[in-house]
Amino acid sequence: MLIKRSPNGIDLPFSSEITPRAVFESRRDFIRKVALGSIASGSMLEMVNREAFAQTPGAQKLAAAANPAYASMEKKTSFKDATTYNNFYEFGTDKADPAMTASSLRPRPWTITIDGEVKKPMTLDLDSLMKLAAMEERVYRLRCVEGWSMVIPWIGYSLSNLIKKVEPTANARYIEFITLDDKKQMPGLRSPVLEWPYVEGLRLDEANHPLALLSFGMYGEVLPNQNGAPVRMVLPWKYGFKSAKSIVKIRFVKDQPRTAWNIAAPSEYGFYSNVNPDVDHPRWSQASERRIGEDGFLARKRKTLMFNGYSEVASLYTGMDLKKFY
Ligand SMILES: Nc1nc2c(c(=O)[nH]1)N[C@H]1C(S)=C(S)[C@@H](COP(=O)(O)O)O[C@H]1N2
Ligand SMILES: [Mo]
Repeated sequence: MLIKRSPNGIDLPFSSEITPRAVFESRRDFIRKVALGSIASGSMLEMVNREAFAQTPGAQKLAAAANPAYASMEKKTSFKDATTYNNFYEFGTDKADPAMTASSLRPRPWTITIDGEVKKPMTLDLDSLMKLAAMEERVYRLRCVEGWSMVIPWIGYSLSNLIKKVEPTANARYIEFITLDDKKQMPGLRSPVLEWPYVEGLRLDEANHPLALLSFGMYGEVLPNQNGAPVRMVLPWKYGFKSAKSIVKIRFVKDQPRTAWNIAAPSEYGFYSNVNPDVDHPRWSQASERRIGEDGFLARKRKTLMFNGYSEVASLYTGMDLKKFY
């Protein structure tokens, strides 16, 4: 595979010519031929696996220095669990669906538009966006509102780097994140389970907090499609659904934006959605969580911490009643 080294040390295999769909199809074709015996060899299956790994978009390396401020002592979730137990409703509502169906997503070429209340609106291709700031690896806990959590080494940079570049106007008080909306690439869009495209939002000061990560990779590789390739947010102090995947548009706005889950169930999912063990979901307690990979009969439930343990964000919410602004 052709590898090009970019100035900031990111290895960029040129996958734009090889769409994941084409790769998937040629691989499937190859596997079928092996199964039919038209290609015969004892070690053939092993070869298929290695070839599959080498050509999967998720197998493209992405170099980044580990940021010691976010090097967790906790055991990391396995790559396998993090890539086969996903919420990405554009690819189905079952946890196993995205890993099986997201091969139809084409993460390159990709452009992202940043507009609205900014002095310098821009449309960037993925490479330009990736070069905007130095990539870091940060180990973050992510907790889903459903009551499970993972510990994942994400790669990216603080969203604040991008915010600075576009120069928000005095009217910009919120940021809206908009996911790709393409039925050809996303089979789940045919189901009305959410209003499409998936939208999320943050207050500008939340978005500027250094913890708010614009992420391009995980586990030393570019993001697998099912984890939101090629670019997503990771907000470790908020429930997982705030971390929008496969973003095509970032819009700066004056008024609090609508959000996909709030539209779907306003009494269950508010705008802020901070991890908060003291505010129950109307249908279940949020006081504890299950760490993925620790299932089984002896697995203990962990206590959920306020802001998922990221207490440095607390000052963003002083004076706010977090039961009211859930
Ligand atoms: N576009 C989009 N982004 C999304 C979702 C989604 O369905 N669509 N699901 C969210 C939810 S509920 C969670 S818990 C996280 C899961 O991220 P992961 O699969 O990488 O662990 O993605 C969030 N981002
Ligand atoms: Mo979630």
